[in-house]
Amino acid sequence: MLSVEQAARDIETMQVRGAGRLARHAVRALRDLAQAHDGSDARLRRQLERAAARLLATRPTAVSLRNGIEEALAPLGRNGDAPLRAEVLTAADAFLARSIEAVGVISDLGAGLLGKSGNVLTHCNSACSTGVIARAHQRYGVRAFVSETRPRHQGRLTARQLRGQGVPVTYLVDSAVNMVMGDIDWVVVGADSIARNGDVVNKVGTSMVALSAREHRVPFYVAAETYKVDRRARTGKDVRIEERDPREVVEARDLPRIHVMNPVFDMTPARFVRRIVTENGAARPADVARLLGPGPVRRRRR
Ligand code: RUB
Repeated sequence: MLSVEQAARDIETMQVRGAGRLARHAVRALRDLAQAHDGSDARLRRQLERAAARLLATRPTAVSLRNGIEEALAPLGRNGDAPLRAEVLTAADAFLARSIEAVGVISDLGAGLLGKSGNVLTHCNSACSTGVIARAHQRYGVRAFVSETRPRHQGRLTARQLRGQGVPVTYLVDSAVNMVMGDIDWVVVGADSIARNGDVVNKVGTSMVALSAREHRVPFYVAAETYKVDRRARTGKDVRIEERDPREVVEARDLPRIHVMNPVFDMTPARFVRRIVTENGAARPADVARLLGPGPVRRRRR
């Protein structure tokens, strides 16, 4: 059983990271809490609300966390007659299943739409974009260029995962991206949050990759599940960017009396993005909200 506190710590310390994985981890903890409950609905409601607040406080940028939790806890706002516990278990299982399935659908769809042979570049470690690249490799054969992704080196995970799936990989430091961009055929990255206007918030450095791609006229794609869309964010500026411990960048003793910044995401304007590929199809960034179903219905439960 995964406790809420354990899940929150796993996410805070980035033992579990990546927008999709961390959403599923939080939802699994809520599911396990409901599963173990044998008291009243009112007591379960209070426990779930407290748990949701704890989980939401772990990482502020990835809207997948909020959307996953809201989907799993949607029964709290409904007037259903079924016991709350059963409804939460059903909602949580549905989110877990659909979010895993979405990665496979995006990988297939993305490989069909974006994939062609040649060189593809990605930044950070995203299940959706590595899925697209691996599938494109199976179909057409590609070489992947993977940027290091300072300061946490998520690029190493991506390089190993792609290599493990047979993709030839070239690994490079973030600052070499512009140098190789002239040889790249397409770029694909994931997303932590997508605003309604199609601005994309992803790992810091993504916007520089997008700028470089634009300068070289290389198509820049985003692969992300629909639950990465933040309905409350009109533009990317409405998304809060997480700042982490500066010691992830450099130890204070190595740079005494120097202010060190560590913003871990940045915003790529919609106009830099060719298409966003979701499990419901691909869209121009400005049309991404059209791929969403109706929003969660918020009615109070009796
Ligand atoms: C991870 C990151 C990923 C997105 C999408 O950042 O920016 O590109 O989360 O990943 P961090 P996925 O390592 O700080 O969590 O497609 O797997 O959801």
